[in-house]
Amino acid sequence: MATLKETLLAKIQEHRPRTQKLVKEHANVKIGEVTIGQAIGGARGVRMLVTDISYLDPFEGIRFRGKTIPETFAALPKVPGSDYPYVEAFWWFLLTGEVPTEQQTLEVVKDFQSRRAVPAYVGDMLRAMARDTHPMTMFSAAILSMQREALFVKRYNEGMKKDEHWEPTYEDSTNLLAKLPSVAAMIYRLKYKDDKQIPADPKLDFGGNFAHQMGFPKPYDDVARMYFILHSDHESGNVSAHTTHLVASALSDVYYALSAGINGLAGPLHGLANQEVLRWIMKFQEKLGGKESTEENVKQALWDTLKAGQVIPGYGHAVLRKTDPRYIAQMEFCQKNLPNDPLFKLVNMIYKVAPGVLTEHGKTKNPWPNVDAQSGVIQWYYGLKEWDFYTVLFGVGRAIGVLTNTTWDRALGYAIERPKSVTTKMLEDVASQAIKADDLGAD
Ligand code: AMX
Repeated sequence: MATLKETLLAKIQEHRPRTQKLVKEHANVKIGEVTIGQAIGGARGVRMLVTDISYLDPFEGIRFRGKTIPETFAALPKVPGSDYPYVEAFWWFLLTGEVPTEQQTLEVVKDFQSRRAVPAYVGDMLRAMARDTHPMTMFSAAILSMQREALFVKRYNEGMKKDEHWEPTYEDSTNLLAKLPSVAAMIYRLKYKDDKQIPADPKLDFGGNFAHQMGFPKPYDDVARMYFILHSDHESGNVSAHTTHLVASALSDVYYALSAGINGLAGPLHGLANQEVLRWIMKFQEKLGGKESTEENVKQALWDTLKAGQVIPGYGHAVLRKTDPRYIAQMEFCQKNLPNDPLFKLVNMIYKVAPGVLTEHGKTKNPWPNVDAQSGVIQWYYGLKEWDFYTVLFGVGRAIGVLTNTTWDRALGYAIERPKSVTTKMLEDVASQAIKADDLGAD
């Protein structure tokens, strides 16, 4: 039976000629053009990244390796007695595009268990940080502090050949990913539970051990599995994925690259929106002062936020133009597991009202909820009420996607990223037709 690494190598060898042929024979074929609006407006819609790990359709939402979210959940081997698959099976699936057998999955579970131990210096460093440091800062610093473990650096310094770059990247990625749930749980218990740490359970899988080290009983293990898989990958252009890819393109190892990606995830327009949603809801309830929430007062609160010049957290998206299927997957989880939870009911009420308010407001291109509008409610219900921590959960999940991408970037020899910039004067000259875009000169 082939191991994950052997299966991955076979896939890489099968794929390489496709990329090489495109570069050699079709490098000048155009796949789009760039407007002034896109150059100033965050490169929205510019086709300039390649990934086969996931694809985001504006109306259908994400597909992982060609599978929708429900198809992914249905296809992968599940932890006995659980509703959701092993994260380890999903790691195999994202890396290779193939659904692993039960036995192959259990081998990855064992492999992850053997790589799970977090070096003691990570705890020392975290304890030396100010206790009110944001958990995302701690998470990013913890990842960066382990950079000394990078095998890629060692092999690079020994003169490794370019077509071998994927191999230590795969090893580094697995080593790092296997540690992340324990690192996250360590930060949580350090900050919010008087540093009363719970040792890892060597028998448990990725999601199960995370729940155990956090100190939350079943079904939180399934919440963790669902959450990590849902947040793993969303194409390559989002801030956390693109940052990781960009930093790694300089052949910085995955510790440097993921730490940088996590810093991008910490922004309120990206991953931090999940904590902002809870903060918004709590402020709203405080204002109500015990009165019942109604569609009318929710509507009023949404308008108050917009009139104050703020965004409605958890709504809108740079690519999506309908309700995020990651939102729907979590909504279905809530309908099954916490249908009468007052916070869930309130989130549903916001879902009923907010798209209309945002449409009337007339700015956003997408008035529908994204992944972050629903996720905090589930965490709150199961006792994780420190919403500052929510983006760390997103970060553990996002690592699965970006580390897969980085391994494949190395396998296919993607180049160091270096788009061209122009000056404002150049744009003005092209706009006034004083010069043609073609006259802007060579890259
Ligand atoms: N509330 C109020 N205004 C919004 C809005 C929202 N939820 N979403 C977009 N807008 C506004 C934008 O701020 C922008 O206003 P401007 O012209 O004054 O600058 C205008 O609508 C057009 O924006 P857009 O093209 O629809 O979106 P975008 O691609 O520029 O930005 C996003 C996308 C996600 C940053 C934006 O929708 C937003 O700020 N949403 C709230 C924060 C959030 O939920 N982020 C999480 C996204 C998912 C994730 O990465 N985790």
